[in-house]
Amino acid sequence: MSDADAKPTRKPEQIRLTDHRKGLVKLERRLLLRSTLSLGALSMLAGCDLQDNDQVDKALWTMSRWNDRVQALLFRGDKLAPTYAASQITKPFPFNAFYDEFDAPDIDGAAWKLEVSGLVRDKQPWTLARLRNLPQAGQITRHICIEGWSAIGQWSGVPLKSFLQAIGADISAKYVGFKCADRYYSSLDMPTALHPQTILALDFGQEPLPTSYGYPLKVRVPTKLGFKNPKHVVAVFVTNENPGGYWEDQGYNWFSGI
Ligand SMILES: Nc1nc2c(c(=O)[nH]1)N[C@H]1C(S)=C(S)[C@@H](COP(=O)(O)O)O[C@H]1N2
Ligand SMILES: [Mo]
Repeated sequence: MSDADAKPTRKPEQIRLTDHRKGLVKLERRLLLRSTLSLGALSMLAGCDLQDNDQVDKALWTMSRWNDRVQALLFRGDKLAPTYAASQITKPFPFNAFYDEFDAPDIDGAAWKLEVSGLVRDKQPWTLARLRNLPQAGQITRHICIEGWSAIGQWSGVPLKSFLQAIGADISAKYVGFKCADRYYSSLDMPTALHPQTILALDFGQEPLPTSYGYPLKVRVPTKLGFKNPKHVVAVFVTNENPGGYWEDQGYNWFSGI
């Protein structure tokens, strides 16, 4: 997957640049080449307007160190995200969303259905019971948020690959998109969708996902940054048009992972 497939990010000209322009452009190229973050993400993460030179310097250094650390945490050489022991699970696990925790959608699992559309043979919606009847897989992996924190958690559920097979998805298509109950949305390239560690997580810590962490279904993708792990998913679709995502469409690099 190349950056040509990524959604266009904020153009550098739109950000007020002083004499740091060259450095920033070089850094952005480096970040993009390594398939991680864009300049837009950097400016958002740094929380500065990229005009104050001292602030920019600080942001660049923090960012490039953070970037190296994230690469090291995500990448093990064989394209599998590192796994951990149960004793290493972070407690309490942090909550994050574009709203406060008490605003997380309260979903009735009995009424919930997972809609299926796009390039698939069987568009019948799925109930929780039907999803639980498919073979389940678990993992203890690290969730890395672009805001600069990470935490180890335990998730289990249906490997997305088995689900795509069950619905007769065209796996030669380019993307799998997800829509959530809270206006959030995201998407994955097909190789990541078929990755053995990408799961439709129903459980967190061996219990049904709590409301905060995405009840009743969250896509757990340990090879990607946290924002590419949509919670409260209500629809899955297969497509050749890049569906983008909530943060992706605001300048965060679409690929954001390995
Ligand atoms: N539906 C939905 N999914 C979401 C988000 C969101 O705001 N809404 N935020 C994302 C971000 S940025 C992060 S870091 C993780 C946080 O997941 P957690 O609350 O389980 O830690 O959820 C991701 N998935
Ligand atoms: Mo995040």
